[in-house]
Amino acid sequence: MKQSIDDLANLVLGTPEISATELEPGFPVLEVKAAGSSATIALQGAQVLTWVPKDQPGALYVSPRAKMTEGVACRGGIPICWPWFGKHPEEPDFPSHGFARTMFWEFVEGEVVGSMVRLIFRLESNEETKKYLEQDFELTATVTVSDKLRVKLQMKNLSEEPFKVSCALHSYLSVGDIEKIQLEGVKGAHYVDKLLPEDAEAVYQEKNLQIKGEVDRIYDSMSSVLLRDLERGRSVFVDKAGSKSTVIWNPWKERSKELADLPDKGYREFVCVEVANAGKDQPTLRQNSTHTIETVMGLRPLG
Ligand code: TA6
Repeated sequence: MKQSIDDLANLVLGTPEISATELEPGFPVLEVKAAGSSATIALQGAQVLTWVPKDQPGALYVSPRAKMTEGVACRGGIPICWPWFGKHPEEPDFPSHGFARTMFWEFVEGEVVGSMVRLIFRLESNEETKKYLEQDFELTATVTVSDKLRVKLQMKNLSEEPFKVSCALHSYLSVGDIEKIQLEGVKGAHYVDKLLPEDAEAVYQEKNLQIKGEVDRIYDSMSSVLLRDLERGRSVFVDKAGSKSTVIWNPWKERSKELADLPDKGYREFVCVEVANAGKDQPTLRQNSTHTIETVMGLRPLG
């Protein structure tokens, strides 16, 4: 049952750091004001939409054409792609990137812990999810806002039947100018290039990555990524846990024109750095077992 604004407001009574509002009718969000930053999290998909470090430009990109409509993927922020990444392996009609990002999660609680504001969201299996996944499960998303942003996704299989999961915390990192960034942390890793035929060999990343065209890659990597943003004179680090694959995506010019919910020049303003379990990195959830994946981001001097 989708919580109303009043339900949410009652849950955050006594925590002035958190307030509930609607960005569009029927699209509730929680707004967080922590000591070191502010954030907005949508109930749909427990999706972080904004994270704005104090006295800095926001670190996440949301398309000005993003849909904020129930059941429609919202392009930007940190979509939670689960229980499959990309196209469903067997069912072509199933939604891209799973169902978790377009369903309303339950806001469980918010609390202030020192200088951090922590919000917990939950999505449990129901008749709607069983259209796509027969097993019972419980997803918990914990969003911690401070001078860093932490998004932790815990997934628990509550059924007797195991199932394999692919997923991603699909972060759209805002950039000053896509042609003036460098991504460190993937050098020396191999990647699957999704722009090549499926049977293509993995490719070796010889240098730090610069974006000079469409990029859609699944890196075999457990390393953090550092986005050096020369235009903004800062770096953004993306640390991770529970993930052996990192997805890097930028649609570039032609693909941007094809995406109705992205301006033609939208590609210039973001790069996706996604903490994932994708490609061959797909955990199997056995009965009563839990897998956790987490992304932590923050700012650093350009260096
Ligand atoms: O993360 C990269 C990717 O899988 C790309 O192939 C592209 O499809 C992108 O995700 C966006 O997917 P979406 O379903 O949100 O349009």
